[in-house]
Amino acid sequence: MVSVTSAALRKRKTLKKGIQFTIMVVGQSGLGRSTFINSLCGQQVVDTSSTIPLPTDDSAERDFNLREETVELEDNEGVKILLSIIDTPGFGDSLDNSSSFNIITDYLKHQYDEILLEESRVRRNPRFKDSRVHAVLYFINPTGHGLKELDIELLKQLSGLANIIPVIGKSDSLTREELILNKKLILEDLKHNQIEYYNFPYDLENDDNETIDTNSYLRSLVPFSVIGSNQVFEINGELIRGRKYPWGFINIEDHELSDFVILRNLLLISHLQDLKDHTHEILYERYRTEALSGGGLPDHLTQQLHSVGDSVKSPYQQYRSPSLKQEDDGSFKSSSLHNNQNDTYLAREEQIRLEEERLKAFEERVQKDLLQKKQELLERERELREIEERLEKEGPKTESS
Ligand SMILES: Nc1nc2c(ncn2[C@@H]2O[C@H](COP(=O)(O)OP(=O)(O)O)[C@@H](O)[C@H]2O)c(=O)[nH]1
Ligand SMILES: [Mg+2]
Repeated sequence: MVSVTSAALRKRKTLKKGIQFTIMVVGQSGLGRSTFINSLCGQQVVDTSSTIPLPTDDSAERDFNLREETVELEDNEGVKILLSIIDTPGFGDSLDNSSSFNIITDYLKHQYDEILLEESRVRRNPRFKDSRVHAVLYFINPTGHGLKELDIELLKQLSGLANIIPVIGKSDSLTREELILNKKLILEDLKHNQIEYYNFPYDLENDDNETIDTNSYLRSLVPFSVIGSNQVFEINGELIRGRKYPWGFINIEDHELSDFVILRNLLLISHLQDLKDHTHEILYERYRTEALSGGGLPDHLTQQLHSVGDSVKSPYQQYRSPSLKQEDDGSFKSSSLHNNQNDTYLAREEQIRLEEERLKAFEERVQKDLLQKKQELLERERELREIEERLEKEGPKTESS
C-alpha cells in the first residue's frame, strides 16, 4: 500500500518536473535539419539558412559547432516534456569532414563517459544531469540514389552508439515512386554496411498485439520522409505550418505527403520511453561493458581527460552542467588521472582507490587524535590527582602556620 502511494507520488513529481528527452539532428548541410527542429517544436528554436542573413562570418562559424536548445513542450494531458535538441554541424561542404564527424561522435561518447564516471564516484552528485542522446535523426539527401559514401562513413561511426533514426529530408522533391525506391535503396545500403539503427524492436512472444502491430508498421516506414517549414499560414481561419510553391501549397502535417506527423508522435509520445530505455539498457550497457572490459578506452577518452581542467578546450565542454563540471574539475585535478590516460578503467579504479585511501587516512588521523586526546586527558587526571594529594598533605600544614 505504502509503496503504491510513494510510486504514485514519485510519478506525479516526475510529471510535474517534466520528462527529459534529448534528440540530436545529424546530416549534410542544407538538408533541412534546422528547419525540421523548428517544425518539430512548432516554434523558432534554431536559425536556419532561410532565417539567418547570409553570408556573414558569424553565421558561417556557427554551423561548425554543436548547439543545444531546450524547449518545454506540453502534450494534451498536460505532461511536460523538456526536449533538448542538439543541432550538429552540417558537413559535406569540404573535402575533409572528419572534424565534423569527431565533434558528433565525441559528444555522444562523452555523455556515456559522464555516466560511467558518475557511477564510479564514491560520493554521487545529487545534481548530476543525464545528457545522453536518446535519438539521432540522421538526415539523408532526397537524391533517389540511396546513401552517399559520406553518409555511410559517418553512420558506421554512429552505429551502435545511439538510436539512429534515418530520415529523408526535403522529401517534397521526390515523387511517390522515387520516394519508394529511395527508401528501398537506403535500407539496402544500411544493411549492406551493417549499420545498426533503431528498428522498432518487438518480441512476437512477449509483446502485446498492439505493440507488435505498431512497431512492425513503423519499421515498414523506415527511413521516414519529412518535409519541414519555418512558416505558418492562415488558411480558412486555421494556422498551418507549410510550404508555398508557385504551383501550390503543402501542409507539412499532411500524412499523405510525408511521415512528419508519425515521426513527431513516435518521438514525443509513443516511443519516447522505449527510446530512453533502449539507450540505457542496450546501448549504454554495451558501451559500459566495452569500456570496463579492460581493453582500455579509445583515444576520445584520452582527449577528454586532457580537456578536463586543461587549457585545451573541447567542443562539448560548454554543454556540461555547471555543478558536474565543478566537481569533475576538482576530483580530476586532485587525482593522478592525467598520468594514467591510456587505461581509463584503471584510471577510474585509481580514482576510487585514492578516495578510499583518503578516507582511510582520515579515519586513522581521527583515531590518532582521539588516542592523543585520551592520553592527554589521562595525563591531566594524573596531574590533578597529584595536586589533590599534595594539597591533602600540605593542607593541614598551611592551616597550622
Ligand atoms: N523544399 C524543401 N526545402 C526545405 C525543407 N526544409 C528546409 N528547406 C529549405 O532548405 C534550406 C536549408 O534548410 P536548413 O534547415 O537551414 O538546413 P540545414 O543546413 O540542414 O540546417 C532552407 O532554405 C530551407 O528553407 C523541405 O522540407 N523542403
Ligand atoms: Mg542548420
